[in-house]
Amino acid sequence: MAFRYRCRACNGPNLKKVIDFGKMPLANGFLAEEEFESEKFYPLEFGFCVDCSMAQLINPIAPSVLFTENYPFVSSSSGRMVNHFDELVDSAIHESPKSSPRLLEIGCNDGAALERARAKGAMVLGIEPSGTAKIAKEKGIGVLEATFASLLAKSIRQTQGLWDIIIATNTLCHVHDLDDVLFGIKMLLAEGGVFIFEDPYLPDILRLTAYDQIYDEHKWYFSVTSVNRLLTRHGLKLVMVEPQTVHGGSMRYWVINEGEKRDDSVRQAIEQEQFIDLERLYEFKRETIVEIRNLQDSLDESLKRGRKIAGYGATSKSTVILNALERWLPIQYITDTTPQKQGRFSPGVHIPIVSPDKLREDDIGVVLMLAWNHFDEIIEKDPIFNERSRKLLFHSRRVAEWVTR
Ligand code: DWN
Ligand code: ZN
Repeated sequence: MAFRYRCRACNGPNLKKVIDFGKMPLANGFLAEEEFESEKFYPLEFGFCVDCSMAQLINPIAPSVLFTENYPFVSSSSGRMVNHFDELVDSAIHESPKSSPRLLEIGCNDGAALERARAKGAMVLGIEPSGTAKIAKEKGIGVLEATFASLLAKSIRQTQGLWDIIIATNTLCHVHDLDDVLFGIKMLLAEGGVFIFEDPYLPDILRLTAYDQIYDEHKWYFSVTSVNRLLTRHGLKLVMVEPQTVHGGSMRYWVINEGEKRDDSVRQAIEQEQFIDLERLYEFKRETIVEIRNLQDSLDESLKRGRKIAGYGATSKSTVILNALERWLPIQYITDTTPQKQGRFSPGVHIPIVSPDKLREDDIGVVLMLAWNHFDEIIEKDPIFNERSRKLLFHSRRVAEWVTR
């Protein structure tokens, strides 16, 4: 008899395992050479609840293991993302009836969004458990260095009152106990207040076969259908959804405590999501296997032709891609602009992380685009991709080869 799993969103008994990635290192566990021996690996299993349509990790790791003092990802590492946050807080503040609304961000990272909100007249506060909170504080932003939970919400409510706007970008999908966090958010919303969050969108993950979005930090893979069901159970109302192009396709959700106003976007999205069922998820699994095999073949082929390979962008996603390959590949290094990552090694496969300048010194023939979600920005920003003497030839969304003209 197959083992039965319980859905961590609706508590139903019909959570089905879809992909078993085996054991994986921490996606953001970039490490020093002396840490290789003690590196830990954890099971990574991806499932889908037939009852409430929530895609999720089956055995999530505790947040204290993931979001540590040395957490290396900083939101401001992408200029496009910073502009995106600017637009988000702009529309949130614009929609607010107050000229100087109180805005709370859950998971504020280095304060990229709060900095903009403050400049637009909002009174801001951030909550962030990882070491990136220090960067936000250095910008003079008020930050509570803690993991958001209903107990914390209660104390914020007692000491600082209610909030007109609560935002969470790429945070809710990282939350361990969704019920508790939503309970806390509901408790903190002022009358007429709005909770806006955005996260990678399951239909886009399926469409792009973006299996590399599946890793320890991402515990939930939302669709409008699953989010709507979840919020309804919490007495919250999803009033509008807006598709976003960032991170390979995300969805922005506008949520209120109560009231009647609702535009047609929620109903339309739910209608368009009818295709998402267990069969489609199993198809995604098959596509993932093919995608990994094709990537392996394409890189093997380049190596046979004597071309050197480098990775571009030491993303969390890169940890999944490189550890999912069947055979270890001699990738020279991975470039990344983040100083905290440079000089360290990638989780599991231990490839050195270096500055993108290194690409200029070497005879790298093939670039494995590991930050494919920032592709347009990278191509535009890094002159190496625009050199007249070389032309980029794409084998797939992730692999580009330089051909000398
Ligand atoms: O959900 C999450 C998202 C929002 O951020 C977190 N779990 C962790 C993180 O995921 P990621 O590491 O996959 O995120 P990114 O934004 O795809 O990472 C981009 C990486 O590439 C950063 O390390 C910075 C680097 N980068 C670069 O070297 N040159 C980025 C750009 C734009 C560049 O031009
Ligand atoms: Zn469920």
